[in-house]
Amino acid sequence: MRIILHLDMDYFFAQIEECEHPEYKGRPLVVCVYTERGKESGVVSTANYDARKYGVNSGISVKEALSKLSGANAVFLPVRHEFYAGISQGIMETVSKYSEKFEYASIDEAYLDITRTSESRYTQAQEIAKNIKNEICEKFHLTCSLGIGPNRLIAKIAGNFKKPGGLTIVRPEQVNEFLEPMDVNKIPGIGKKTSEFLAHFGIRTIKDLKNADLSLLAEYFGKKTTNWLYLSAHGRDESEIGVESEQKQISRITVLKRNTRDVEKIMSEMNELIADVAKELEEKELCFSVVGITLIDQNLKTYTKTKTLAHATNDVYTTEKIMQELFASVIKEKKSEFRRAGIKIEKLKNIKGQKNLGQF
Ligand code: TTP
Ligand code: MG
Ligand code: MG
Repeated sequence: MRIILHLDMDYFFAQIEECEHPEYKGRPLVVCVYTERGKESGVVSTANYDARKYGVNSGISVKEALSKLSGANAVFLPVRHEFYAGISQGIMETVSKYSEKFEYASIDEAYLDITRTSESRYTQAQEIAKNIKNEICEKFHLTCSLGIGPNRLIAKIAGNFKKPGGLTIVRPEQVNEFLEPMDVNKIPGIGKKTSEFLAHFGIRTIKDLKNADLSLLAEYFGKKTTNWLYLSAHGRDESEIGVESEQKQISRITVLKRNTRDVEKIMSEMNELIADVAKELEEKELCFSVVGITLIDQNLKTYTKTKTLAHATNDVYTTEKIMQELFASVIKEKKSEFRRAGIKIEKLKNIKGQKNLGQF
């Protein structure tokens, strides 16, 4: 019997901004991704709970948020992604010390398998959760919500159950009564489209889903998804937390056309290597959470630099900018001309068994 803990920070970007600007405390606060077209154009990244009372949530347009909050003395701020990512990294490092089986899930979310550290006891798991909350509060002055359960699925649903500031524990014997009355869309992976489909068959709650005619569902969703729906409705999820693959890294290196200190030139010669790494990732069904670069100078001295991502990804192309920054930072520190350059990714994990089959 495993014990899994899920952590998700409360109104993460907005809470960081509140912390940075104590003078805004008590006012509705909205973090926005603006377009170049000005202060009315863009989408809401997230909002604090004061703003949510007015119906302002992630994903709505800035224009809509402005109208919902007119006269509410609200604060609108532009998103500062890099800044939040740095804080995220600090939080994740802190949290990861609570178990050797740790997994980044997103910029403000993580899973821990605390079976060993809690000695398989829920009372001890509760203590661990309290310690995590306290440490995050002391170090970062931020609140989070935690869920604890016998697997990843239950831990996540429990974590979302009471927000902000919640701690919800669902023991194995409570799983059924916890899940059954919930709407099907509480299962992570069941989005609007799937729940609309299910509603069409009269399936609204998880209990309805448990009692559903599987052969009928299979006709519409296919075998694989139906199986996943069935297992989820029963609160079952075998996927492991933070399983590292046997392979530790993927790297590629090349001889540059000529010695250089020009980042753009170096990057232009990385395209092929990046594509090659992407291919290997896809073939082996791996994701990664550390990106690194290597530079070798004309005297054959080697320099490397790495960066830990806020969450694991299987798309190496999205990390090109980080690679470029890492190259630039080595070049800035050293006077040499560089002769060879390479990339590598580390902290590889198998995607299999973790992938959300319910996405459609
Ligand atoms: P979430 O954890 O989904 O949301 P949240 O932390 O803001 O609020 P909650 O208290 O409900 O957990 O997402 C984490 C951050 O990711 C969020 O603070 C901002 C960003 N984000 C977006 O930029 N766009 C989005 O559509 C969502 C959902 C999140
Ligand atoms: Mg959150
Ligand atoms: Mg989150």
